[in-house]
Amino acid sequence: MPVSLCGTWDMISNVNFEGYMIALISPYLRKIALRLKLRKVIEQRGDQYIIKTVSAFRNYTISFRVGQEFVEYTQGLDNRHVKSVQSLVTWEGNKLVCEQIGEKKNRGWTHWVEDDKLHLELHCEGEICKQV
Ligand code: YOG
Repeated sequence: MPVSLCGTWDMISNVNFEGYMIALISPYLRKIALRLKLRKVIEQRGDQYIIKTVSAFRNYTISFRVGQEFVEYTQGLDNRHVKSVQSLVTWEGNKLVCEQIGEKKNRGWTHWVEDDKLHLELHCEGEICKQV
């Protein structure tokens, strides 16, 4: 069994968030987003996961079942118009991997726990952001 990702995790590092966001949002929003200390709250109820990204500016929540496709409305993220991606989360070894199929190429993320820290790699169109 993989290590549980559940808990409340406060950001300690955020590398190339700017690069990742360039593919998604305006320079104005990027400037705001770059200053944020993000918090992840991850809960599991049965086979359902809830991942909340919490900040002083906006919050963003997704919930899903591993292995079951779902439509993700990226409200509060890249939502100048209502945008959605078809998402699928699966376990790859110890890593929880999400593929987000939509307008943007090669979009997704990977979560795992290493050294008691929650790691997140976000990728979109060739840019990779690494958050701990
Ligand atoms: O997380 O997909 O944990 O959903 C990254 C924002 C800032 C303003 C957060 C709002 C990407 C808008 C979600 C920040 C930049 C910035 C707080 C990353 C786009 C818009 C919500 C993510 C996954 C994995 C779960």
